[in-house]
Amino acid sequence: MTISYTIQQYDTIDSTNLEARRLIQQGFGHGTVVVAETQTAGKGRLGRAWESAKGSGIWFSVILEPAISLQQMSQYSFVIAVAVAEGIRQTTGLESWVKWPNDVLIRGKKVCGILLELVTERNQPVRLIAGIGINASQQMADFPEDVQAKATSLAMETGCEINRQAVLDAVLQRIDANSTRMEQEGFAAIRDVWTALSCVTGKEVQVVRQGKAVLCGTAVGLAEDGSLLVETANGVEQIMAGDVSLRAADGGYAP
Ligand code: BT5
Repeated sequence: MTISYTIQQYDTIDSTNLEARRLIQQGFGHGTVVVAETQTAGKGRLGRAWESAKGSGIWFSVILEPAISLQQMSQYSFVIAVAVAEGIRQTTGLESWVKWPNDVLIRGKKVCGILLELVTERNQPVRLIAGIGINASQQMADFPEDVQAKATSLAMETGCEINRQAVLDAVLQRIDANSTRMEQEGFAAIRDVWTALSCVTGKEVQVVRQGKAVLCGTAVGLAEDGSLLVETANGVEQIMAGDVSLRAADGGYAP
């Protein structure tokens, strides 16, 4: 069913994901979109911070109540990642790629991070908060030093000014289209698109957990539960959590 979006626009907020959670408490639901010019406490995964400088990115969260089972919720990060990659391609013409579990990269650098959170309350439908941060108009020097080596923005990649509203609209439209696909055709359809847009499929990867390399091998696909399948000397391993680095030309692993 088509999502009818309601936009809540903020100048400054701690985190659009936190605000989405507060809005759910106030009765806001499916299709509510929280957009902010800047976040003072933008959140990454595992307690990490997300750099969200004023006016330079597309920082937003979408509240969704997908008509799928709780088990299928974990597959939803792929619905979102694919939608972001497609929206960026449509509006900028840039080749953007998805990287497990839920990054979007351009030329190997992170242009978007995604943070999915579930809200489960008694007698309420399961709600999903999809937090999406897309770097739009930053130049390299605008990123903190520790992020510079691994980040990029749409402006850095195109050399042009970015129409943030157009990118936001395209991503929301693709979330709508891919949600419908997930509900009607199941995860297999999304998995096919994700695999085609994935920069890790068929590549040598290193899986890192809590800063430690735990496994090396060739990424061969996605399992039904969304875990990454990595072929190693000991057979195919299923990776449920962690970060993935791609093997670089110098034999090391890119961030
Ligand atoms: C993510 O975490 O990639 C999820 C980021 C989600 C951000 C959005 S913005 C809107 C919504 N509201 C929120 O509060 N959050 C969501 P993770 O995989 O843990 O990556 C975080 C790591 O990426 C940090 O530790 C940095 O190394 C790096 N990083 C931080 N800011 C960045 C940026 N703007 N661009 C690229 N990399 C960044």
